[in-house]
Amino acid sequence: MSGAYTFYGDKKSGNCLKVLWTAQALNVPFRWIDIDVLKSETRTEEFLRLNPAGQVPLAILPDGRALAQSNAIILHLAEGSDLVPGDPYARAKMFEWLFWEQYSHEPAIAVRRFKKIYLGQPDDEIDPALLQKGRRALGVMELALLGRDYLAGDSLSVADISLVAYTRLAHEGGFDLTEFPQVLHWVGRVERALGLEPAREAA
Ligand SMILES: N[C@@H](CCC(=O)N[C@@H](CS)C(=O)NCC(=O)O)C(=O)O
Repeated sequence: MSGAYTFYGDKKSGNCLKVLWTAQALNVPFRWIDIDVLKSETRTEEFLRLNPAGQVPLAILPDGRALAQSNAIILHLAEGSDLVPGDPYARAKMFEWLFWEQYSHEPAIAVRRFKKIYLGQPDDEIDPALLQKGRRALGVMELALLGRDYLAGDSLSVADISLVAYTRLAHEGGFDLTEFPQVLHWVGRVERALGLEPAREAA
């Protein structure tokens, strides 16, 4: 048993970067093991023994227990910190965004990016519903961010960390963030809060 977490992840993946950024923001000691999704390293016998779902990110807790699912991992890491709002309504809003991210945002924006950038699929071979669904998701965020700096409560939370992961790379999936100015400003705000280099040139 060691005092540090072990994270298995692929830094091409926003889901994995959520975990890296949360751990860094909270100064959680960890070691990172690179897993290349494109080389099917999530499907080796050894990895499937750790996570039968065959996916990264995967966290091994300091006591040896495993935890999968990016949003579960970041919530676990952030428990008791300022990244989880204390106010019950703000905390529930944080969960609202985390569930929404996995059902309505990531499956369109991350998946379209993956198909374009990593599978090299031309636009006319990609299901047009992904573009529509992704644009709808960005529109939902645009409305929510009118007059607000962060998605849940008045300060950075894991909801922002989760949602920024693929939103900041949405242009790589063929989405034009300049159509969503509140989202664009929020991306910059969250990147600065996390100390990240901007993923795209400032608008
Ligand atoms: N809902 C999961 C999604 C995890 C996921 O889709 N991971 C991808 C990389 S982003 C993966 O491991 N793919 C490899 C595979 O399915 O073999 C999460 O949020 O952690």
